[in-house]
Amino acid sequence: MTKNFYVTTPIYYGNGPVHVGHFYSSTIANTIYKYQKISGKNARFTTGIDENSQKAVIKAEEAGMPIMEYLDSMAADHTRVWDHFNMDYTDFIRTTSNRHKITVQNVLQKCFDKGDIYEGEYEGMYCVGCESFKKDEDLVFRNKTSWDTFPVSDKVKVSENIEKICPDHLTTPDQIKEKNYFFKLTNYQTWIEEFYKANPRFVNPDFRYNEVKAFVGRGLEDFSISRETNTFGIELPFDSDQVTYVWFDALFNYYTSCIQSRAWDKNNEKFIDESKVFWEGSEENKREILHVVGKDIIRFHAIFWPAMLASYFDLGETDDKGILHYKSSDNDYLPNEILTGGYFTVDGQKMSKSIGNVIDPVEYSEKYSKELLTLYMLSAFPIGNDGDYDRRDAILNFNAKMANNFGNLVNRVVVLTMKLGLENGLYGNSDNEIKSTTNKYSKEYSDSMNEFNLKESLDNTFFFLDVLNKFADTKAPWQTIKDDDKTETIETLYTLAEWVRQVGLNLYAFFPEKMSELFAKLGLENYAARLEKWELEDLRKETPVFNITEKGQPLFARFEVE
Ligand code: ME8
Repeated sequence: MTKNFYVTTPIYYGNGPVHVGHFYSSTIANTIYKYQKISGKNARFTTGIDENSQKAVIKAEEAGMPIMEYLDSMAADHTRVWDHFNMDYTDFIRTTSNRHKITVQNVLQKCFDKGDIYEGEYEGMYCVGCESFKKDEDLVFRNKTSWDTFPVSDKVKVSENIEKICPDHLTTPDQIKEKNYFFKLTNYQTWIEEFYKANPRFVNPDFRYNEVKAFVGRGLEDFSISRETNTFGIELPFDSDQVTYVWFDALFNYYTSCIQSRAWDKNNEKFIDESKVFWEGSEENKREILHVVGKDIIRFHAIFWPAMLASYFDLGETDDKGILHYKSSDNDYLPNEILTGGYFTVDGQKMSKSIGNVIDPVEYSEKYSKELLTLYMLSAFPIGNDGDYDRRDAILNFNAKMANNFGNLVNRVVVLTMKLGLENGLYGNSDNEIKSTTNKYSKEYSDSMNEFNLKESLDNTFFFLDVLNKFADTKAPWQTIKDDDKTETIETLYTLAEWVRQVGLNLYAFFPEKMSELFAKLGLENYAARLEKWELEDLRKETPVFNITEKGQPLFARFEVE
């Protein structure tokens, strides 16, 4: 039976343009989606924007625009970027949409009726940049004269020269005191610890999981889920003076998109309930849900989110002492994995407007190429680690791997095959040696793709291409082609073309447009369409005939280092 697979990106704040940090999470999710889809899963992939935030209200005011007009322009800008990169999302979620409001209000009402949401008063600090409440341990002191920052401690006091700031946004959080509603996260302490124990792969990579577990081990606290002073957002169904604050709203986007899944019927948009396909699993439906996030939002996804879902879906079992315990069928309502990307710097420096090193992904990809950006993002450092986007290295890396190793090899195969002037195309038998090499390569490739280790899949592919280039050098078909008997040349070229075809099949998930060009160069028809119809495995096993008729443009251009 086809397995249902659901991958998501964070929904990005609709308060500014898309930058390459967002692109990073989106390209990871898009590549995983493509691979899962072409290899036969019933896959869906969602992204969107997080609109109900104070930040957006502030930005709209600054721009002198009505809030909804501002948000419409942001949504259009986000989809423009993702469409430029041909991101293959199945749904784009806006949290101001009616379908989302209905979902969130249902969820809030249910959790409230259950007694997991209660009224209280919040007094403390709130960072608008993070859209979260802050404690001293989340903040730093900064000396206003030297700009040095150091941990907050009781020994130092805020003064004319010392300020307390958020380390990520470098702004002083607001001091607030207001009536709020709280979510009883403390009810879920035991449940979540047992859930983690039973699901050792819930957070990837392990070291992030250890941080999450250590945080939970120090004891959970209830958290505020609403704001009294905000006017823009989804009203609490049980108190219309309050709107829910970003996280209760934002996280449920993943569910909204399943329960009111967007579908088209004779050009009319309609919504269908796919929650039993992609969200609620069962014995028969072992669906898989993967959230791709950045490390900045890991606690919300790995702690708050499962607990909110447990509350909404009534998960767990309460013992006679009133403690809630995890049970294995709870997994049917929870995500399988939170794939947590690290943060990267650009040329060794944190990306910032003042330094002027913020990369606009569209502009950058137009100057170089989409493939250069994707290749470097996904292969310079493994998902999970922090890394650096070294702009010089990105170009050198692309030239070496794509233009030289891959592109040149393709060119050689094409040019030499055309010289042979074969009437019925280049064909041969995929003998055992060809098969065993491709099987080994494809198995390693698929294993790492299924573990979402995209860097390993790419590294493995470029290692395989190195081997192919060495094979070409040893066989030297540009020499043997001078012989009267062309048998050996045909065999060598067939072997190379077949291996390159296998590389193309595997790299399709990363570079669909370029690999479609490759298939056309090799005279392979309907490949992209067949891949999109889940036929990766069948295509891998086929014995093709290569009808190479045109030299065409090189597959990849080379770029100058500036
Ligand atoms: O947090 N390196 O939205 P956001 C790597 N709306 N990834 C980066 C990055 C960098 N330098 N900068 C940003 C939000 N990102 C919430 C999410 S989800 C229910 C709600 C990526 O616009 C990374 O994926 O601040 C991070 O998690 C995301 O952008 C934050 O986007």
